[in-house]
Amino acid sequence: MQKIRNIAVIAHVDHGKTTLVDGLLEQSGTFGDHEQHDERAMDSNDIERERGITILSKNTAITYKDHKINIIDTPGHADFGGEVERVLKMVDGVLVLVDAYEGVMPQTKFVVKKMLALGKKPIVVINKIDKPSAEPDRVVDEMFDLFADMDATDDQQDFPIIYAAARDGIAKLDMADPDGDFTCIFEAIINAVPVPEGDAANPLQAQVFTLDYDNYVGKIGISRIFNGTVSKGDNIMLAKADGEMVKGKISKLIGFHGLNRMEIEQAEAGDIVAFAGMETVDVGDTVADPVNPVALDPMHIEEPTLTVVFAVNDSPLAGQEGKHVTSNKLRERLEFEMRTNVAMKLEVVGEGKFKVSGRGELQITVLAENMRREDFEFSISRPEVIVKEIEGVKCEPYEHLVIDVPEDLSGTVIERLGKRKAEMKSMLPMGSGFQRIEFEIPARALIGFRGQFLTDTKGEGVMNHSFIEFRPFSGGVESRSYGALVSMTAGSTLAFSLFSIQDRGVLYIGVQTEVYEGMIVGEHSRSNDLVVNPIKGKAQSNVRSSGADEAIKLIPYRDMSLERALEWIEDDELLEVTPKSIRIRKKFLTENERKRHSRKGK
Ligand SMILES: Nc1nc2c(ncn2[C@@H]2O[C@H](COP(=O)(O)OP(=O)(O)OP(=O)(O)O)[C@@H](O)[C@H]2O)c(=O)[nH]1
Ligand SMILES: [Mg+2]
Repeated sequence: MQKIRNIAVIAHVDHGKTTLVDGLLEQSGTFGDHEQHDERAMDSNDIERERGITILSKNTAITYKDHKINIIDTPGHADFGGEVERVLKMVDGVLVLVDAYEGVMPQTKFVVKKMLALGKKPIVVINKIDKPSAEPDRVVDEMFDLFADMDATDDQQDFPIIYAAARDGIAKLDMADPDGDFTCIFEAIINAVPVPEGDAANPLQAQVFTLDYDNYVGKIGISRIFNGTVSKGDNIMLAKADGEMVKGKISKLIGFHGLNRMEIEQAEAGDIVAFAGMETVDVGDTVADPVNPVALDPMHIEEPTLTVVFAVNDSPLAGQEGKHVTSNKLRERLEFEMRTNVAMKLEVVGEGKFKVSGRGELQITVLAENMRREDFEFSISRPEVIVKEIEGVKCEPYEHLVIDVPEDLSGTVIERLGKRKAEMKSMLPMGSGFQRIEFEIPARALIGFRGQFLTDTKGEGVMNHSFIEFRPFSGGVESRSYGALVSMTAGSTLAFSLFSIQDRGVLYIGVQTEVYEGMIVGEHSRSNDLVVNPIKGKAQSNVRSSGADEAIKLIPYRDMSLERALEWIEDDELLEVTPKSIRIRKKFLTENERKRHSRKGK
């Protein structure tokens, strides 16, 4: 039997997980001599590469000495935190990374809590010790405190510590030691991570933790084999979460090595492999022995906390920039997403309207961004948190928020958060004039807060948050304090009119941009909406003043990214998303309609 170790790499966003996995691939000699690979090789999809973050957890395998080490790289961003718990069930040990300066952050707490609860064995890696601001000793203390707070067992508290600069391929067991390579990490994995339980001679039991889709072979279930042996062509029984048993056959068995996947003939207990051939496979299903099928414990899937409505684009400019614009196309695409993305849910809520639920704005933005690249056009509504009843009490999601702000600005931020029902939990000086302040806050109050926070801290503040739990509903919270600048007419914008409008707030569009009545062209500096005419030219006079229009000085407009715009809009507004543009609009395009509906609302 092969010697196997299974580990997951977990941490707060950006603490260096994917970079560390690069190093493990590299230093184990898994990358062939001539194999070309990019930095952060595991972040393989376009949006991951552009944004420099991991969105989907991915697995790989390396060989060290005579061991096969299966490694699952997980996303650190809170919106994708739902992945982590599933992944943790598939491994026997974890590398918990923590930035040697930033220390314990919200998602560090989130993942450590899950890991401890599942009884996993941790190895703590204090990463980025090369940073001039690094304070590894402080961070080690923070980790001990965190483990103690979260009721780690004695065995879990007794974790090995490795100090690393993952980017430079450096690691060591003591800060006083000279820099070494990753040997100490490999050795820690071999020695501290438990050997997988289970027996290759038992009836087959494998659990699917991730789905993938391939145009040729269809749905692929990436699974950990807990018992038994499986070969290509085997008949199996798929034990579904609801107890149903579906007969199936393994048409392909896929193994992992480095960045490659290859067809294999056989795999056995302890390993992580992928199966093709079962169209009905879902996350959490057990691939079991056909004669004696025994399902494994079902998998807890994190429930969504946020919803938005995707709808057919009905703006006056609809259908001009995208190829896929119909309700059917939109529905097909969203349904396709749900096939592999278990963290999201879909519900049809009306003609051409689809409610998509997920864990956060970034998760929804990533889906929307992928769709624009595939030539879709659609609208999205303001994100709403999911409110649910727990034992007769109306509850909403709460988040743990940590901000780092310059000391002199902390007052402003605290006041702002107070109005948003945030409860301050602690405040600590961080050195270099910064303060770290922790809050618990309704998720609802965080929608739209980031933009305000960046303005208040002049772009210097850093904020991080992650889901805690559902708690009783906190009542009304303050939302956007500024109104919108709304176009009263359709046409192409002119510098002359934008010049006068820019005094009234911040513009979101530039000259020669197509607008329509009801489209939002900027943010008003006051709380009410203001209807403006952005296409008015200079009145014609008999005297020709050539070039006068070009001489007008416009302040550069604020380019609204999908995320920023999504955070900004209110209930009566929509985002119009096309492959080329992101437009912000009023739901009701004419002023009359808006007045009529706001009266109805009251
Ligand atoms: N100074 C320094 N920077 C590092 C080190 N390791 C990683 N980084 C940088 O930190 C950033 C984030 O690294 P990633 O490996 O993408 O972090 P991650 O934990 O995988 O991030 P997510 O997957 O998005 O949660 C990158 O810019 C890395 O180059 C290190 O040892 N020292
Ligand atoms: Mg990563």
